[in-house]
Parts: sequence; structure tokens; C-alpha cells
Amino acid sequence: MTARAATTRDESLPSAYSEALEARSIGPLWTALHVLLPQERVTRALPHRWRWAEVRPLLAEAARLVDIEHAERRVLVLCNPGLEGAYAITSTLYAGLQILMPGESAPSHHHTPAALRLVVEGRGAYTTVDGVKCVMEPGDLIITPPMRWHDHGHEGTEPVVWLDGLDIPLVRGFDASWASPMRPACLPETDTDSSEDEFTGAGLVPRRPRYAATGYPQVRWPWRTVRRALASLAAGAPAHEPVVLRHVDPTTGGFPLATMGSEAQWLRPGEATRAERRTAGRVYQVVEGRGESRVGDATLAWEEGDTFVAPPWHWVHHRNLSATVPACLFQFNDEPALRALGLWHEEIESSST
Ligand code: 1HN
Repeated sequence: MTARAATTRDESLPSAYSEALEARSIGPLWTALHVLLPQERVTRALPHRWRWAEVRPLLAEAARLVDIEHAERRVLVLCNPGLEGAYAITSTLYAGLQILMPGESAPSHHHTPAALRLVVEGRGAYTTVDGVKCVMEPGDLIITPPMRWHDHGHEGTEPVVWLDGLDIPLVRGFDASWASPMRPACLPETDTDSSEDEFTGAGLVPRRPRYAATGYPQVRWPWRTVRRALASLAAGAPAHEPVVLRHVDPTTGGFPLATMGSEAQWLRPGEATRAERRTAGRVYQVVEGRGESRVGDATLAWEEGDTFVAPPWHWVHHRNLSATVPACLFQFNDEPALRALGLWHEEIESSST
């Protein structure tokens, strides 16, 4: 079932009465109640997959056709086919793929929406978050929290592409989306970020941090670290237990951002996960391997570099199609926002499918 616009006129009433209501900006509730409060959860967003093999050449062409000075951010937006015109991948989340070429830089700005980035391909680029230099290597996660200055630079020799995830549709729902004017990118104030020196071991935090106290002690999670942790978790986990790590603020154990959460999942060779559904929408990026995911009634086959979306309250399960190598999925979602609003629910299928 898909969400519909409310139609408020009750055709059984005298038209003069309906006109009198409309002229005063009043609507009857009884014609709209089932749309405002349907008896099951609905979304117009559809399960969908974007193939890296198809998007990659389009990004390369964008790099030829569009000046970074003109574009400021050279991004192809992943538009959910059920949400036409919304520039949204779910009703609350935005996703796009950004390409930066060697020697280019994308100017600095800040804005009310929160952003996160997952590097898809290439080395040598970096994002500066409030002066902190965050190197971008494939699989790395970098967050740019609300109102933190950020820009992108590139010191390498190959194109770098990353997935941008933002809570723009959610923030726009509050009429709270706003960005500063751009200013030129300036040199980072640090050579490295806290994931490289302060947060290198789980359960250990520095007594005295040397990075500025911005409220966001960790803004980068290197894939190197995450992959090693996933491999360790997988080695000891019972076969039927999913191998998933959440990204957290190491000083609190809570979500690093107030609206968007993220996780990395390791699928063992041949593994098929149990179906579960959540009120959160989920955007997946395939970091390694190939497999397929069942999302509601859709079967989405995927391989490295692909992006796919699971709208809220769709049953989701994954299968690693390789019998010999693991597959790794990164996922971001709107779970923290839903939890904060008392809207979080999840269900896990009791038998494996
Ligand atoms: C943004 O600031 C970036 O900083 C990328 O790279 C995509 C999409 C909408 C609004 C702001 C970036 C964005 C964005």
C-alpha cells in the first residue's frame, strides 16, 4: 500500500457547505482520517538498487562535463523511483554519489542537515571537518555533524567517489534546512583525525583529548579498523548470529549523530540472514563481495560498489552468494531520529528463510 494525499471534500455534503469550509481553510477530518492514520504502515518509497557498473561511467562523465567551481559539489543524487521530484532515497533520507578529481577541491560550508560519507573508490582525497583532516580511503566512514564546517580536497592521482548520506528530507520536514554561503577550502589544521591516534582500540578513550572539544570526538571510522573488528567478531560468532557492528561515539556508546545511524555487516561465505523489519529506512552500500537481498517483494542482486535502499517496515534479508569469501555491507539509516521520537520498532523472523 502506498501513501496518498488526503482528499478532504465529502461529496455527500451540499457543495455550498464544502465551499464554505474551503473558503475559510477548513477541512472535514472524516474524509481524511484513513489517509492520515492508515491501519498499516505505508511508504511511497520503493526498494531499489543502483548498479555501480552503470553509475560509475556517468560519474566519470560528470567529471568531464561539470566544473567543480561551477558545481561546488559534483554529485549524482540517488532518487527513489517512488518519490519522484523529492531528491530523496527514503521519505527522510538523501543519498548521492560524489566524484572529486585529483587536484580539485570543493569549498567549505556548513548546514543544519547532518551528513555522512562512505568512500566507494579511489585514494588521495580527504574531507576536512572543523579543521580536522579525515583521509578518505575505500570503505572509510566520515561524519560531518550539523553546523560543522567541511570541505573536500584531493592530493592523489585517481578519481575518488563516495556515497553522501544526509537527513535533508527529514530536516526539510521541519522547515529547518539551511546552509552557510561557501568559502574557499583552507588547509586542514591537523594531519590526522582521532580515529588514527585517540580511538585505535575499543574500550579505550584518551584522558585528555588533543582535538578541539566539538561534541563529536570521532568523525572518521577507517575501514581498516572496522573490517578487522568484523573479522574478529565473525571468527567467534555462532553460525546463526548476524555479524554486525554499529558505529558509536566512543565516549558515550551512543549514536555519533542525532538523526542518522550506521552499521557494517559481515556476511560469511554462503550466509543467509534471518528476515527482520524496522521502522527505520536503510541505505546500503556494498563494500565487498556479491550477493542478493530480499527487500519486501523485491529481490535485489548486488556486487561491490552497488547501492540499494530498503524503505521502512520492509522485511529485509541478505544472502552472500559466494561460497568462499565474505561480503560486507555498510548501511545508514534514520534509527536515532525514530528512537528519539518514540517511533522505533523492529521485528525479527523467528525461523530462518
Ligand atoms: C553537502 O554539503 C555535501 O559537503 C554533499 O560534500 C552533498 C547534498 C545536499 C546538501 C549538502 C558535501 C550534499 C551537501
